[in-house]
Amino acid sequence: MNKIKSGIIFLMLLLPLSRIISQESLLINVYNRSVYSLDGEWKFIVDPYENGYYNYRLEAFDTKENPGKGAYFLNAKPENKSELVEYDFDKSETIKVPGDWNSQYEKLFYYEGTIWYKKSFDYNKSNNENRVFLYFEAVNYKAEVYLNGKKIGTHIGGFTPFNFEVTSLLKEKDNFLILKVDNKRIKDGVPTVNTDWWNYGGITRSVKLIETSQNFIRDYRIQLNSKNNKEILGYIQLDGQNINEKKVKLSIPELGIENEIVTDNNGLAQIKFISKKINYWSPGNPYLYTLTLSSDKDKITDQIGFRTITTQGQNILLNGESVYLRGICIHEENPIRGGRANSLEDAKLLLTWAKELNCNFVRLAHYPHNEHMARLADKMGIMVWEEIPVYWTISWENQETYNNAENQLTEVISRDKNRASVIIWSMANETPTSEPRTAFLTNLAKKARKLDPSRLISAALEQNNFEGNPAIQTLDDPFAEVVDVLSFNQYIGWYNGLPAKCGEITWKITQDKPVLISEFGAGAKYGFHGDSLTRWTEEYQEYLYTETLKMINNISQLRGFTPWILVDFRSPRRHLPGIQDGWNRKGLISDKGEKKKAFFILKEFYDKKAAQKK
Ligand code: GCB
Repeated sequence: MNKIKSGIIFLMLLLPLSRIISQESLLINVYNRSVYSLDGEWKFIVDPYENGYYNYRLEAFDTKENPGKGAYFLNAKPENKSELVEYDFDKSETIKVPGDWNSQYEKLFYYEGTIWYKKSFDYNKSNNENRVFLYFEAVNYKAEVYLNGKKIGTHIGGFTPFNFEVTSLLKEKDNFLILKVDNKRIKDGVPTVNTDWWNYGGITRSVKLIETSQNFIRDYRIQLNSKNNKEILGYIQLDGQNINEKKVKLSIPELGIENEIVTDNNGLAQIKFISKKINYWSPGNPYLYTLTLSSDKDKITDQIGFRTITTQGQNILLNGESVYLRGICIHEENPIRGGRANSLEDAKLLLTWAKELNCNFVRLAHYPHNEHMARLADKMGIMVWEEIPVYWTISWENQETYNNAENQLTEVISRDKNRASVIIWSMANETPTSEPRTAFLTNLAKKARKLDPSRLISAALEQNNFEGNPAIQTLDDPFAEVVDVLSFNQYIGWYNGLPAKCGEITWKITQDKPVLISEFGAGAKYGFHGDSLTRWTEEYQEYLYTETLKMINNISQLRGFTPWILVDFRSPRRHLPGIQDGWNRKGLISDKGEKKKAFFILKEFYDKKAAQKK
């Protein structure tokens, strides 16, 4: 690409996000708010041709003048049915929310397209003055939302929360909420059409109504200053009318803190105070303080741990001390129940397995997982890498694609910025280098630092031959200059030669930064045995782990790694009959929860690492 063109693209990426996917600012900490759950059975209509959305000339029923018309017809009473006589929610089947549709109905296993959802409900506010927000923890991939026949908004991106205020639309009786959910993969989407995971569609996480007072605490960040571990920094943001010069109080009884601060003209109050007796959060001491924030009208509590995470040269420092990340990658799936993981029980299952390996770190691949994961990791003392689905090839030069990625990044940071466990925001996975891609990722990294200056930035990069020599590997990627932690995936012994090849490779990393290996692994079917050179056997996978651990242990900058992957996961790319059958078999645990031999190799390595520290 010539310099002028790439310069224009770069400038484009710096432009204000004028056409960003529109929606309201997020309410955070919904787990501690007053909520009414809309989970349960919903009616649904499968609509592959999107008849409920477009007329026979493929013009959308929704128009600017009449938003919600499409959904109105879907819900029309029999006597009003005009164009769309074929639709009838009342006679339709039901489906569970939260839940992906693929694992609930066999006929929907491979389905990618539109499904209409409907929930009817009554709702009584506890106080007439109160406001109500409709909150979705996640819908994959595109959600068009209609309440009582009126369109209230659209959200794009399958793994992050969003909300709409519905105060004026909500009635005491007979509300009907309709969603058009479309999980068609699209080239300019984030992710794009090509991934190595199942494209589970639907309202995959919980739906809630959140009731607040007129003026309420919408958002806050309360974290240690990463440069001064005695200083607590952050802000509290009010929402509503007359929110300027309001007193807000932050209390942390165990620290003897009872601070009153005053909001500015925008309802924003800055937090900054010193505490000398903080009990720092760490995997060995996952201590969480109970905080209460209160304004004249609102009160909310949270459980927050205080720790610093920084880098110095080639070290990652947790509370100022060098830490080695004993990690594992995880997809958001509960293989035993089938489908997307979304509950606290699912999070317990996955993180307990990680603990059994003696992990102190997990990489939540390749998209933001549900909020239970980070909250439970806080309690269990597991550090977390969170990631957005900027995966493989993305339309780097498309401004809309960038806006979409930035929006997903903003939503996950907004949701999890108070979780002590989260130490790394990852911008991408295995993205081929080019100027537009590096500009795209650099802008994402800038945004992440602006939203959250207290955490580390990384991305799972790819390695290269050093000066053309395949026996020496290096990291030749301009984005390596931007990140705080250098991470890369490598599959020596699986996609690249046999496990013995690990003995022939050395690493020459020129950047003075800590290194994580964000993936390595081999496929193995649980219970399939043979010699260590027979692919798909547990013995091959075990041998690969043994050889890889020897190889990477020689990288002097290595500060941890996250093998691929904790559990076998569904992937439509994995066809091999009798072995894969639609599953990526690189799990250390099978789809039935059985531990493969390599699990114990990694556990032994981690047990030793953990013991060395003491
Ligand atoms: C990778 C990808 C991961 C795949 C894995 C594999 O490099 O990052 O998403 O699932 O390899 O199994 O090939």
